[in-house]
Amino acid sequence: PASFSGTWDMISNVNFEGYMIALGISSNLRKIALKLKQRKVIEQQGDLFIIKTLSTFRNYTISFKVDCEFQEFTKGLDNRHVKSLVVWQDNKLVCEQLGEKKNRGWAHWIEDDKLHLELYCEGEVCKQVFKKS
Ligand code: RET
Repeated sequence: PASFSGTWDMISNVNFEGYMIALGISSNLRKIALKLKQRKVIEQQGDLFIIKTLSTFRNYTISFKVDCEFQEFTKGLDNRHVKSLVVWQDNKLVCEQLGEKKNRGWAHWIEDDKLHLELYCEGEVCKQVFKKS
């Protein structure tokens, strides 16, 4: 399978607004966040990942091992504590984020040299695509 490692720049971001509303993010923060060109910097070593979401306004970093549950605090996003678990589903990296919000999680995969990310929360789906920088 393709490696996720590298620097990836956002080229599309569909329904980020709906996802942020589902998370209960304030309209002030949503307005700022919507304008950001996000960048993902990913370091993958086998099943160990560090995924950095970078922007001029705010950064967010998670690190995890596939199949190992971890506590995640979504600092600077909706500031919630969730219990997260990332697993491989075929060539997709799929995360479930258990907590106050139902059906919360994300899926990452690589297709045609692009990094795809779907973000889920309470029935809202945000679709983001990144190209290698
Ligand atoms: C930003 C800017 C501040 C407001 C919000 C943000 C959202 C970040 C998100 C990151 C998701 C990261 C994932 C990493 C794992 O692969 C851009 C930090 C709301 C939603 C899913």
